[in-house]
Amino acid sequence: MKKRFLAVLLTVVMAFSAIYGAEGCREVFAATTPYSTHGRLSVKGTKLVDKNGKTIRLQGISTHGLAWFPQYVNKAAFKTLRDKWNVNLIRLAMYTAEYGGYTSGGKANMESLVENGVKYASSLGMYVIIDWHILSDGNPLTHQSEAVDFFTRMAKKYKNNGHVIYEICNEPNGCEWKDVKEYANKVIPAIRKYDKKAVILVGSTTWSQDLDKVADSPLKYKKNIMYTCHFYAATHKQWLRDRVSAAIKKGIPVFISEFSICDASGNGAIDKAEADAWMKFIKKNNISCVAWALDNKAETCSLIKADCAKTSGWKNSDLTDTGKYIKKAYTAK
Ligand code: IDC
Repeated sequence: MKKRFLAVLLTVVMAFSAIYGAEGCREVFAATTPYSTHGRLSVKGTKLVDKNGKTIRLQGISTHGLAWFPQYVNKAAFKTLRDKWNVNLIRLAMYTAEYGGYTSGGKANMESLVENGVKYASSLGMYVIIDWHILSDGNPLTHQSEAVDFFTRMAKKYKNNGHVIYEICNEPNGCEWKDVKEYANKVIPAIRKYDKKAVILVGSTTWSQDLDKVADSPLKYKKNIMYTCHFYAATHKQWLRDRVSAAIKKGIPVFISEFSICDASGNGAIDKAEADAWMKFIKKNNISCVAWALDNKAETCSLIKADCAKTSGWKNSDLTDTGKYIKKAYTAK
């Protein structure tokens, strides 16, 4: 009897793997993806919480600019990060003004890479940030109408997809907090028209460091809104951690949607002591964070070595010092 039961069980399992493939089979039965455990996220007080109201800290990796490194938007890459790096979040950095970006001729290509990225991350039960990556176009108002149109369509498309998080302006610079507010006051309702629940991340002036200005004058929108802080450990130190702490004390929910451990140019030496201080701070305060960036460009912040052409399945020897540091920090108990 027991033998017969085992035989039937084996047949069922084999049938599933034949239909879905070994990987698909795992996903069909997946009891343990980040999303199956935590479900739709929301903001409670200053914390990000899961479907059970329990505080959750996301550990993410950002793509480099989608136009420069599209090859890393693939399911096997995301799966490697999920299974070997303990990553539960992918950030899709969709530059606007730079090379091949959304507002510089790359609209269709950008949208299709975002669509694929969201599809791969969702199918692996990972969270995914759609990042409107303003940078040289420092004032978000510059491309406000394009952003409103883009996010309206994204929200319509993904309103039932609880994996998706919207980041509406990567790093405002050369403008005032009132400009960012004016922009957010247009883009947030455009998203909320369709998607009532998704978490929305809002940047601040000086490359998303001015949490003090945010704390003095937050947006009127409160539901599932978080404010981003970006740090590069060799440039942004205790003073920025203090600013984050002060903002949290004033009730501001903070999300570190981009960081690295070198200087703000993305290059220069790693500051290990400051990086350690940040990781300790992040863990202690349960702040979600996203490391920049998944690519093999010859610069310090790249996670993959310049001579490694693999786009998934990296061994430790394929990783830069930054890559090794991030992987270790994310997998540390
Ligand atoms: C950098 C990339 C670099 C690219 C440059 C484009 O690492 O390869 O040539 O952008 O201008 C940020 C930005 C992020 C930057 C990164 C490092 O959000 O786009 O990426 N950085 O300079 N803020 C602080 C640092």
